[in-house]
Amino acid sequence: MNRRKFIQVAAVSVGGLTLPLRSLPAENDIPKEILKPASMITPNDKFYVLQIGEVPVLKAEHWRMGITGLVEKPIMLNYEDITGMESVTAMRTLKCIGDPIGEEQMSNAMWTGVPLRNILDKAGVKAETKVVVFRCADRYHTAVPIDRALREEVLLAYKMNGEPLPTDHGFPVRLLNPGHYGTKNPKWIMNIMLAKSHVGYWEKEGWDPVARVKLATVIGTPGNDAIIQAGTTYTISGAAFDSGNHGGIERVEVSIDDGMTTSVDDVGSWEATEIWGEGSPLTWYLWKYEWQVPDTPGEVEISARAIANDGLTQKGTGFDAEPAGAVGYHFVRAEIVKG
Ligand SMILES: Nc1nc2c(c(=O)[nH]1)N[C@H]1C(S)=C(S)[C@@H](COP(=O)(O)O)O[C@H]1N2
Ligand SMILES: [Mo]
Repeated sequence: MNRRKFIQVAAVSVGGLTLPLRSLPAENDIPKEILKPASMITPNDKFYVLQIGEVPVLKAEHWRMGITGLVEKPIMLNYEDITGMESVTAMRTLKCIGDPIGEEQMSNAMWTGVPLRNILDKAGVKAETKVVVFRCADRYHTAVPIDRALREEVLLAYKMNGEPLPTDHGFPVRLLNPGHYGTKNPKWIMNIMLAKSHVGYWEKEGWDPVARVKLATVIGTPGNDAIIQAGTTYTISGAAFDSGNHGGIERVEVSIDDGMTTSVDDVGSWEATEIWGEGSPLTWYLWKYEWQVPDTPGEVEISARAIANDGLTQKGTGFDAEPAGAVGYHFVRAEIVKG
């Protein structure tokens, strides 16, 4: 471990707001290049964790999952029934609907599971079915429209990065429902019920029942209030994600405009970044940009936006996460200092 020195930095004034005094690492302790996210795959112990309450600890040997409701014949499956079926291994990114832009409730893993439709086929889906309802061990429940649920890429996953699904991430099985925020990716599934309608846990609280992932870009480095050496080359990095809803990410651009123009769409100068990591439209795209830091000290505002394969350009407005997922540019403020 490096010995870290800290210096006190005087209050910074940003757009009329005075930010409080804070401790910042001394200049020469700041690595010049840190990619964030640093790798395509998020290790299991670094993957974000989110749920409504206590994490239920389930035992595979006691676990049973019923498929009930509008089925030809209700069935009960155990852990071996699932793991014995033909499986698919695929990389998928998960993102929380409540993720304020720039927070880190987004991670990517390699998952193994069984296409949900192969499991539903075992019970037989009745024609009048409109939704698939998932009931979970922590009393969370949510529904997915039947046409979305029957897509081939929807998986009941039981492995994460080659390991049995960790308890935090839904052991023994969780849904991976690409195109949709975390709310539609239930963990610790106990029962799957085919029904005509259902109001899920979060929808009762006013969250969007459709929960399609919106095109968004986060800046991982620099972090807000970073101190950057004047006249150096600094690597700005981050991730963009649309969960396949716009065909994946075509390119990512950054703008360093000293806070003057980035809040206005299509004004300011946008620089192309390099995509250095990608899996499929269903995963995040990792990008970086070698920035020639100006020689003049001062404050800068850095923002990033993505352009999707279907031509959609991310818009700068709409910062609120609620109730249907955040859009808008993530921007960070950094301070250029003379070394
Ligand atoms: N059973 C259950 N599943 C759940 C939730 C929950 O509270 N309970 N939260 C959802 C939300 S809001 C998110 S963002 C993802 C997070 O998945 P992770 O903890 O594996 O990252 O789980 C989803 N699945
Ligand atoms: Mo979430």
